[in-house]
Amino acid sequence: MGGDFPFRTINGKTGEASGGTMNVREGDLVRMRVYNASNREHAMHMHGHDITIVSRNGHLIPKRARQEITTFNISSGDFVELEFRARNPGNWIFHCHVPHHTSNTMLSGYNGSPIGMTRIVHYEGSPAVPPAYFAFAG
Ligand SMILES: [Cu+2]
Repeated sequence: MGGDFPFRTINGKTGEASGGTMNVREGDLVRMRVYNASNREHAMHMHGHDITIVSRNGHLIPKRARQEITTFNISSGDFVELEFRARNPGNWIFHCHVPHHTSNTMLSGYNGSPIGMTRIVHYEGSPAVPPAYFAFAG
């Protein structure tokens, strides 16, 4: 990795240890606060939903300048607030799109699932995410 630290986390933990799922109900307006406390830029990506950045580093983005996106870069030390409307029931991954930040030491979870910088948006009433999803598979 050219000297890059080979192990990345969300809230200091990986996979299931990161707090499991972020639970939502269909129709919720979900707001997430993302702070990059690492020394590398990350490309955070949401599956199943378009997200809107509403502020960066405490500066509100005017509504007319907001866009629906699925991926955003967050630099070291940056703080981003984003929103999305929960209207696509299921289990959806929110993760860094830099492969070795998500795979951590080039290992992956069950069936190739990412276990590093990963959280799952879980809708109430959707099947639970199997614990094996986050287990190291080598
Ligand atoms: Cu990353």
